Amino acid sequence: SKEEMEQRVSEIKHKLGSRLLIPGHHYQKDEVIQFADITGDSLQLAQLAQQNSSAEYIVFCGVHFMAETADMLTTPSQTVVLPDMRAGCSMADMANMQQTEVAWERLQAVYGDTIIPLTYVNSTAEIKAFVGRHGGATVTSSNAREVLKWAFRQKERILFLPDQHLGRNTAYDLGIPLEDMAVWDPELNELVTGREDVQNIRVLLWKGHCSVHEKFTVENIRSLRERDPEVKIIVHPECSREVVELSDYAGSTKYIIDTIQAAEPGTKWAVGTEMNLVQRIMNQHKDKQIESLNPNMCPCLTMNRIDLPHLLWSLEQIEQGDPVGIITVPEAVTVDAVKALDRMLQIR
Ligand code: CIZ
Ligand code: SF4
Repeated sequence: SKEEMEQRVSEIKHKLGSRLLIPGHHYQKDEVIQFADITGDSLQLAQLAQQNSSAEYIVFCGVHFMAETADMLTTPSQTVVLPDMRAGCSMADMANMQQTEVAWERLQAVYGDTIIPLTYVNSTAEIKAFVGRHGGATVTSSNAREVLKWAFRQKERILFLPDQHLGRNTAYDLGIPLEDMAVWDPELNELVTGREDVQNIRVLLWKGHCSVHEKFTVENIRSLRERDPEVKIIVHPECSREVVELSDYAGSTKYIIDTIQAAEPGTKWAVGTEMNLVQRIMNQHKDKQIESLNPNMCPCLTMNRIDLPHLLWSLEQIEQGDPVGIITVPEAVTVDAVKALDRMLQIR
């Protein structure tokens, strides 16, 4: 039963003590989050794991690329485990190395040495390593503006992987017109643009997106505004340009949490982000009227693969001295990927 499973998780946590660390991403289910020692966004969690040198086992409740980042930032004596190896991220999967190498070669042919690659942290370790090798940096939704500004001080143009929306929304905020951006389609291996003078394009957006945040639509906003013009709409910048434009606020997970925290009691909010987080915000702010921007709620199916049974199973394997689902990024990849992460962390 659920109670028995919870009992067992508590026992194992108690038994392993400080040898065990459970990071829980904001998008995880409550049944998992209740056991998290630390909660946060993907980068915060990896950094907190890095600071916790006593943890031999890091049972990462999140998705694969986050566990990879945790492995890259922790020491070799620390073992990072993902409770379900099927917990991937459809956005990270939209950019692989082979496609990226082809894109880079073709873009170099057109633009020469004028491009710097950036990648959202929601990408594989290999893509981060590619970016690190070519002088670029990672970005998060909290620091995207600063990192793009830094990138434009290095080169004339940016290749932004793998989320076109975060790239477009951030570049637009910095004053770059939409006409000066184009999408790189990795299926067609070509730049999607109506313009002839491609030399004026400054932002090359990888054609990737988040399958959760794409579910918040202009239609959702129109019907909400019609129903209740007083509701404030707040969305994550992984949503499309049109949705961000029609919303009242857009920002990272931390920004969404802090904004609603600071809002007056009685205010009404529609939130455009992952379902477990929206549900948690609703439960924590009963004095405010909070709903999902998409009435169907939008879960991240891969995040949800980590559930109580998987967490327990993973902990039992560790208890028996036989951990499974170990995430190990090869050393050569780690070295270059960490360059991209470090460059980002130095930009302030
Ligand atoms: O959409 C996601 O997966 C986010 C916001 C991840 C993270 O915490 O960076
Ligand atoms: Fe990936 Fe989107 Fe899920 Fe985040 S919410 S893990 S970007 S699919």
